[in-house]
Amino acid sequence: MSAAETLLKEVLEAYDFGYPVVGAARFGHGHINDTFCVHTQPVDDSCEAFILQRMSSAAFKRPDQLMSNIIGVTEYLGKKITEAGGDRSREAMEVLRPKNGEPYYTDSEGGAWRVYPFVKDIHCYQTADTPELFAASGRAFGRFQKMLDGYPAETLFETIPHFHDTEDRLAKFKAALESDSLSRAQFCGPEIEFVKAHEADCSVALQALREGKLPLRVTHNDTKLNNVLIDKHTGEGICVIDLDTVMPGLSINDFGDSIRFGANHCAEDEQDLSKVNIDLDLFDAYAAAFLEGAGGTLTDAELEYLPWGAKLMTLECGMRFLTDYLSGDTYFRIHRDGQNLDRCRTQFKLVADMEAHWDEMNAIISKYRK
Ligand code: ADP
Ligand code: GN1
Ligand code: MG
Repeated sequence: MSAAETLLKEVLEAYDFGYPVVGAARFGHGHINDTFCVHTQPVDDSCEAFILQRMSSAAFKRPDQLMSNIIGVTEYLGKKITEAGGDRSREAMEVLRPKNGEPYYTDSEGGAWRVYPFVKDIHCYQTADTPELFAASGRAFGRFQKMLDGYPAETLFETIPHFHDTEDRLAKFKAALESDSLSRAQFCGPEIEFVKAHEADCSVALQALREGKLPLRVTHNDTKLNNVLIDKHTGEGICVIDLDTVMPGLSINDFGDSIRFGANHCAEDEQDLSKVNIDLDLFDAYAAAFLEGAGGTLTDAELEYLPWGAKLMTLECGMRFLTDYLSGDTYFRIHRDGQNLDRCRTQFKLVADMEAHWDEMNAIISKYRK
């Protein structure tokens, strides 16, 4: 048995899955955590599944605080869903504790692991092929924000400090460029220039927050299409997952990160940049659905800044990929050399395309302002 298999065995033995475990394999497309799907065999030979994750130690320094947030939020959502007559087991995540009763398991090497029941009869998509699918995810993220409107924000830990602090992301990029520890800056001259030309943009949302124009809310902060589970039968977005970054934040960032990832027809690491363009029909469909889900909780100023949310989340994510490329790919998992630079390039191409369609994006949002 390899060292990795021995470790996985140790972790599986730390949990009571109800029935014998018959397999555990790598799962999903996340860039951060190590995700496995665990299968068990109940007596009737059906199959039960669980999601097992080793939380990224590069991203999360305090798994105890991270799990405190997740347990607080999932229990709060579970109660709200039950009160509204929903199915708690499908519409909210639920943490399965290890046999020792702790919220998560710490392995013999210090790694932190958690388990959730696998939500059945769902699809999880990497691209939004239809406006209906994208709208379903938007309604789910809008509802998620609305449901957390009354959540006690002061009880949440900041799991990643300065997560969507775009000014801080810019400073971190500059530091990585300054040290250029792997001499990679020579391969990304145009991307470095792109950041320099957009420095002032990095302050737009933060300035609006400082001026009191935009309110701080409890937000998800990682609203990729693959972080919502879609019901196989109804096509509705039923469960928002990946709650690692639920923290006080800006609603425009939740809107914007979905647009960044989903309002186009390419992979995040597409190398043919001619394929990388903002799809305004998808943008419109998502905006309508997100606002419907949020049910009137957003202020007019938040509506006004939605296009900025899209542009800034895309610019920021591009800077984060570029910073990680310059620093040796220590944060975002890569499967091939240069992948983080390719990811950066798609983000900057999308920013440029949003700038080319800026008036149309604003006109679409104007339709939804009172
Ligand atoms: P990461 O932070 O690495 O993105 P996620 O928590 O998003 O990790 O999980 C990775 C993938 O695992 C998801 O995109 C989804 O496909 C699947 N997944 C996670 N939790 C569940 C769940 N409770 N039920 C079904 N699938 C899940
Ligand atoms: C990461 O965890 P995942 O793969 O859903 C990252 C997001 C980025 C995204 C880019 C905790 O999301 O912030 O926008 O990759 N999550 C974290 O695809 O850093
Ligand atoms: Mg995810």
